[in-house]
Amino acid sequence: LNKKDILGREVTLANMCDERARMLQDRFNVSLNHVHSLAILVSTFHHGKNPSAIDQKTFGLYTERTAFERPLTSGVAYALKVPHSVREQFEKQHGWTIKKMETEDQTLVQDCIPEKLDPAPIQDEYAPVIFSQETVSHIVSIDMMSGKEDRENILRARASGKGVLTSPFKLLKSNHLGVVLTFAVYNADLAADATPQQRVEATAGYLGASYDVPSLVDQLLQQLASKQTISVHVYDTTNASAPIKMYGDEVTDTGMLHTSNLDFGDPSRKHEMHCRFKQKP
Ligand code: WA2
Repeated sequence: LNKKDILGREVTLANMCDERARMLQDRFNVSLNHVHSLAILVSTFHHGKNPSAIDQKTFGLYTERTAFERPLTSGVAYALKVPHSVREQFEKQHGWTIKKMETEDQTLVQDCIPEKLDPAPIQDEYAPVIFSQETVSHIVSIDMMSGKEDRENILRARASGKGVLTSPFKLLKSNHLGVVLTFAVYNADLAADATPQQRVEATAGYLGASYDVPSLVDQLLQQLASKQTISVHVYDTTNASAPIKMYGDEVTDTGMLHTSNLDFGDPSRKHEMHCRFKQKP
């Protein structure tokens, strides 16, 4: 292969990779905006009205009907901020106990068999899911603060007022790695320059969306019908020395590699798309 052909291949690979990265990023951004507006919907019609205009039936119907607005998501849910002082009253009112995400036998949790889940041990506060899209109904009643990734997201979301992303982890009832996007819901109109402390105090709950990355990226690439030509990998590169693969098969080195940047809107996480030709020339 001469220099000109090599250069041509490099340009082709770069263009294909950038196009795919941009498509993934744009779709993610579309769904992020819609999840944000769902958080405002819950704030307005659940916390802002007495009696509330939202119950599980309404939330389930609305989120199912608007699922097309949230590309790449596998489901959305709403968890309430429950201080320990009102736990008993909360559990009585809902007719179930707040469940813990982690147990001795992790397989029970993964399969999400509600009657096998332990009640959440005593904590200062909890984040039980009260509303869910049908696709993630298995997380209703689970304390989202009892899972490491979900907890970190909740703490960061409510202190910042921004949409925040977890690192990739194995979602409940799924065999795939995924990420969760969280927006805090506040029960007061906060000034844009509110302090983290004021934000935490005004927090009413957490609106979250889960992304089953492998199946959703697969869908996207299928539409581009180029799976024969290039192999695509997506990494969380937040920790540059230990990237986490979120999408793609075993990496086979075919010489040429192009890396496209991915911006999923949370500045504290970094992502990259890596593309290779499947065949050597
Ligand atoms: N949603 C779906 N599957 C999960 C999951 C999750 N979290 N965590 C583990 N598997 C209600 O940020 C609040 C959603 C958490 C939101």
